[in-house]
Amino acid sequence: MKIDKQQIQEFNSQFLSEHESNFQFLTTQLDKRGLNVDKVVQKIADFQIAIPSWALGTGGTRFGRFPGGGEPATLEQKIEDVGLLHALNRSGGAISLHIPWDIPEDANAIRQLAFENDLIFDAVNSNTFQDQADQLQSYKFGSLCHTDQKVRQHAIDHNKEVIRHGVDLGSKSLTVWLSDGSNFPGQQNFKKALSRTLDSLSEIYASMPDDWKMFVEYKPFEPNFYSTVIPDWGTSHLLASKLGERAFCLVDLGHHLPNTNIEQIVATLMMEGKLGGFHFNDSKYSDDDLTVGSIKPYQLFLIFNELVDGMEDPQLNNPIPAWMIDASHNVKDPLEDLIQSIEAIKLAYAQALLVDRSKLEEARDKNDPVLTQEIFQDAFRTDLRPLLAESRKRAGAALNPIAFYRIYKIREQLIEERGVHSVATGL
Ligand SMILES: [Mn+2]
Repeated sequence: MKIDKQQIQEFNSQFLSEHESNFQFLTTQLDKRGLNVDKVVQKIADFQIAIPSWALGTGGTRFGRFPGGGEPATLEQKIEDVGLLHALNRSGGAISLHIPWDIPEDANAIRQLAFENDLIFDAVNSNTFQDQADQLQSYKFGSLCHTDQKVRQHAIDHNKEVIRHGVDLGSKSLTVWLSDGSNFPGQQNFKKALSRTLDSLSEIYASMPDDWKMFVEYKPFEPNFYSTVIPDWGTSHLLASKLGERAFCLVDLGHHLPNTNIEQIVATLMMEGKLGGFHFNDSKYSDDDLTVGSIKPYQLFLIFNELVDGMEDPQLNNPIPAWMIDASHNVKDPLEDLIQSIEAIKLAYAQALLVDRSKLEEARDKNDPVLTQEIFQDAFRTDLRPLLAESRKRAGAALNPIAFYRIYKIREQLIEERGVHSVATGL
């Protein structure tokens, strides 16, 4: 199914007068602060977030999974779902694939389908955390870090194959997340495991085309519960630095121990020009993969404050990170959940754009923590939702994507078309 522009116009017309008055009220307030509202609206519209193919079905836990209906069963249907999302909010213009779950049979046809849905292919993701049905070498005790050279080579070759699929689709980056680690003290030689991982990554790095980037993701625990080979940003940075200038760290919000100061990590990595990838989600305890902004919206704002600071600082040359949502939807409709996540991301971004950086620096230089808090919380507590709606309106998207989704019964239509599938999803 497709959402046509006419439907969106019709829908928007019902909400237009209410939106116009909200937007006008906010514009008057922001003008007084000397903010260029048009510029901010444009920046919000330009901010595109990749959707991973595994976030379109219902997720689950090791205890169970409760799938909804009409979930995509094929790569074509996954692209169609991201296309629907993008038509609704014009903010998810890229899809991130996972190999081997999304191997295209005909790369040209898949490229064409993505083009028709106004999508590009973001980073491709390799999978060395589970054994495939016909796999001769097992990842039970690791992949790129494994003690057995044959297993390492198998994992290296898999990553090279992922790069080849990515090249066929026009992708420009590889994300490597390793589950490698150990469950018990003494099980693994930390130094040897890290050193073997570096050697394996070097071979993969060398096989990337010249215009490709590698993102090295870190995570402190799970599925291993004693140690992980790449547990933190420092180890990721060490590897990325040794690999070369096209290797970067990837920050996944859920991959930190509770209360970690993620905004400080972001600032440090951007200072070093090494923040390449960013995965959004939210959590209460660890890698909970909840809807972005559902638990800690103020932390998200603080992180965006550093992201905006890093992107706007002329002294830094960090590339614009590859943005992606990495979440799992266990009790919500995946598409509705993604709409909410995108809204939360853009809201935090807009709030961070509101911060007067010269006033903030002045207050910092004067060691005035009261004023710095006032500046932050003033931005955080200003309701900027009309700016987001305005950016959607200008981009031809729905003023209220969730309302459109429900009023036009998108999920019901997908169930009608696809039936009640029960597809396995990842992470
Ligand atoms: Mn991730």
